[in-house]
Formats: sequence, C-alpha cells, structure tokens
Amino acid sequence: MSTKLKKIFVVVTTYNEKENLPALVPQILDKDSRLKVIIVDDSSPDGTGKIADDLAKIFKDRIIVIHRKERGVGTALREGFKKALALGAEAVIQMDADFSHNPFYLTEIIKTLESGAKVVIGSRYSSGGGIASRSVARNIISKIANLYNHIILGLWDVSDTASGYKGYQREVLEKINLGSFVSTGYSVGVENLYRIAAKGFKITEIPILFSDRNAGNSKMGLKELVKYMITVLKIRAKS
Ligand SMILES: Nc1nc2c(ncn2[C@@H]2O[C@H](COP(=O)(O)OP(=O)(O)OP(=O)(O)O)[C@@H](O)[C@H]2O)c(=O)[nH]1
Ligand SMILES: [Mg+2]
Repeated sequence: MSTKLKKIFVVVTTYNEKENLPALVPQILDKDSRLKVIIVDDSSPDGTGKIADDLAKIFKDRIIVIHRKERGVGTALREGFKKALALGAEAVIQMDADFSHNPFYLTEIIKTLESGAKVVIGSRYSSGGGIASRSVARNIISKIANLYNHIILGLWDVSDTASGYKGYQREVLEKINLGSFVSTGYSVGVENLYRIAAKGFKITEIPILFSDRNAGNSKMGLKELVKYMITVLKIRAKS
C-alpha cells in the first residue's frame, strides 16, 4: 500500500550543537518542502537554543523550538514526538544534530514510509551501510551496545538497534505509550524499538553511511554508557 504523506516532522534533539545546527536545518528543509523541524534543546550552555529561535524566525512556519530546563536525550526526544503528534504529523523522523546522520537519506526514509513501511531505521550494519571516519574505540562501543541490546532484548531481526536515525508512521508513535518510558537518556532508541516490536509492527532497515560528528563534543561518556546498560536491563525486567 502506498500513501502520499503531507505532514512530516523531523525531531532533532540538541545539546551544545551551535556549530552544527545552523548548517543542518537548511539542509533538512531543502530536502523536501513537506518537512518541518522540531528542535528540542535542553538549555545548551553554548547558546544553541537562541540559534534555534533565530532559525525559526528565518524559516517561518517550518521550525518549532522546544526549550527545556531538564537534561536528557530520552525525555527530549519523547517530548519532540508528542509535539509532532499534537501538530498533526502523519510521519515523524528523528535524527541527530551533529551530521552523523546525513540529510541525504531523508528522501529514502520518506519514500520507504510512503511505500507502506511502519518504521524505518537508517542502519549502519545492514548490507550497503557503514561507518565513515569514526574512532576504533567509538565503533567498538557502538557494536557492543548493539550486541548487548540483542542479548538482553532480542530484536535479532534488527541489525542496528542503536541507530538514532529513524522514521515512524504516526500510528506507531501513538501505540507505544510515549508517557511511560523507562529511559531518560540514550537507551530511548532501543526502548522504542522494543515497544514497537512488541506491538507487532514490522521494522524496515535502509543502509546509511554514518559519519563522526562534524563539530562539537560528544555527550556519550562512560557514565552514559553504564546508565544505558542498566536501563536496558530495566526495560527487559519491566516487560
Ligand atoms: N535535548 C538534548 N539533546 C541531547 C542531549 N544529549 C545529547 N543530545 C543530542 O542528541 C543527539 C545525539 O547525541 P550525541 O552526543 O551526538 O551522541 P552520540 O551520537 O552517541 O555521540 P557522538 O556523536 O560521538 O557525540 C545530538 O544531536 C545531541 O546534541 C540532552 O541531554 N538533551
Ligand atoms: Mg552524535
């Protein structure tokens, strides 16, 4: 079944992305005139929130900015999803602000959703995908997280369980109860996949070439990794 989507929202969570966001947003908007961007910023000390407001003035009616006092990519993402649903999104795409997720792939994510896919993952580990220019240590962490997700949560049909580049049909986000997640941090990505799989939705992967962040610093440190692993156990225990 194929449908033409009219209202598509891209949710971008930001924390200290002042170099990346002003370059990224025009590239997203250029990709498809139906796209609107929801930026969820957690009071970034580097002023990313103000930059987001300035972009919203330039690209009128195509950018929504959510400013939060709390910190956490998991709660930020879910707030972005809820906003998109409230604004009538037919489909929602999530991507990082740091150019690890090339806007080039938006076209194919949209096309795949329009051809009937319920959930689309931009996948590093499916055939044709890959990782360009990332440190060996960071690649190993990413692979371990993926294997850990598989061992604890199953999801063996999904080759990249830790990707943060994904598209969803509205009905999928409506059915996974965004209000009751265990995750407040990075594990939000695998928690939503786990919930989506439990609801019986098929998950489709398309290959992407993932790049290291363009500018700025990583927020994914050892503390976040330990929190990630503990939360994945909690997700399993809760089900
Ligand atoms: N709103 C919000 N966004 C966040 C937070 N932490 C990270 N982000 C954003 O979420 C996206 C993913 O975070 P990254 O720090 O790039 O995490 P990563 O991709 O695992 O690690 P690196 O690319 O190596 O830095 C980026 O757009 C970040 O700016 C947070 O606490 N709140
Ligand atoms: Mg990143």
